[in-house]
Amino acid sequence: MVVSMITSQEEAQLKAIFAMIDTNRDGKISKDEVRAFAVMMGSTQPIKEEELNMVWALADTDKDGLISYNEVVEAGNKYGNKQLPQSLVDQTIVQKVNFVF
Ligand SMILES: [Ca+2]
Ligand SMILES: [Ca+2]
Repeated sequence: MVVSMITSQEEAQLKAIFAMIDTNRDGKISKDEVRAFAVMMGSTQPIKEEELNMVWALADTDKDGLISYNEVVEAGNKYGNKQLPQSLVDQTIVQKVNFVF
């Protein structure tokens, strides 16, 4: 499956980032969790609703309003970024996450 396109190391990183964002541990990322994560990472600019909607339109393939881990991986493969896709969360957050690792 698409999951095999990323290496185990990248998968471990992605899972770690996913777990950081998924604060209620239901295995899916909500828009509120992304917003809270941005604040946690010190983002000074709030994420715009339109940006979140755009990301959700790209990644939320089953349209349940939440992004699952598999949807993150699929979006990453689809848009050619093997790491956390930049389109999935605000770019500044991704940069900070990359800095953390
Ligand atoms: Ca969650
Ligand atoms: Ca979904």
